[in-house]
Amino acid sequence: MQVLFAATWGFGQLAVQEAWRVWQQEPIADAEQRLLEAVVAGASAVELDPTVMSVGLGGLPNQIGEVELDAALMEGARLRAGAVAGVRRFVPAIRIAQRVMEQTPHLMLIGEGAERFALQQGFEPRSLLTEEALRRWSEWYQKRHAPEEVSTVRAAAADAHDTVGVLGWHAGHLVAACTTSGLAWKMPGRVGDSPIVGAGLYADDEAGAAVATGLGEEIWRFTLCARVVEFMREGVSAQRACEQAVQMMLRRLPEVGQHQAAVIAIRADGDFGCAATQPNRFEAYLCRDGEIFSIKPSA
Ligand code: SD4
Repeated sequence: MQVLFAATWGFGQLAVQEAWRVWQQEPIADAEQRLLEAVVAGASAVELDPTVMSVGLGGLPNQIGEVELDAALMEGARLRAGAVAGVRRFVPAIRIAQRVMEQTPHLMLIGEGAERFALQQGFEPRSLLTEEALRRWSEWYQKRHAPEEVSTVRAAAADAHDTVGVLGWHAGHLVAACTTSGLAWKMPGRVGDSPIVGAGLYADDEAGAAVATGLGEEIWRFTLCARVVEFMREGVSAQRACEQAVQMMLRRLPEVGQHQAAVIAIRADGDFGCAATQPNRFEAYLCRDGEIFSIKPSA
């Protein structure tokens, strides 16, 4: 196998297709940079699709009707990473995260600082709220009783999320990207696991890479992706590493099973795995040297 891409959920198909297209076309001699560009392109394609209502443009907004994007990127050779959180006017957020990684000494920029940086980098501000997202928000807004209650936000998580996580592997090198509009109707300023290194994503060429999706508070609490990568470092398969991490979450806090927490992983040798607290409600897409297929975790 030459190159492997993996991505979360049904729209992961678009992500791996685009990653593969860019991998083939990108006229970059440096294979590490080429892999990075392919993974970022895959994540960006989902962000720019307005019909995907949980990532990027068209994502469902927070309680006050603002779309807030979180995104992060990590590469496993030198453990470089870049992240943004609470981006309201720019898309694709994953490309801003890439610039944070490449152009700044920092790892994460948030809110206004992230937006100022995006402007400086030549990104064009725009509204991220589509008519359909606004319509759904208005409907929710009319019906809400106690929006500030944690339970309300959590209930929304059951039907209004899905992050695109994209992994790329080539010749032992790994890249992970994660981007989301987070939980629908979240409190303004809420940040989930997706842009947090160790929680929503991790990549280390010495062990493997992982990216997570689901209820961010639970994923973050358990630093899910760092945990999966550390299991792979001990030598277990990617599948076993994902299962062990999810089982550990469920053992420690059984109520986590009421929510989705899913993870996909690629070990440094290209071995793939995935697991979820609600396996029947999760799928991922793989692209192995151009051959694309979907995968469901075993229950
Ligand atoms: C978050 N983990 O903001 C994201 C949402 C998600 O599947 O992945 N949903 O909590």
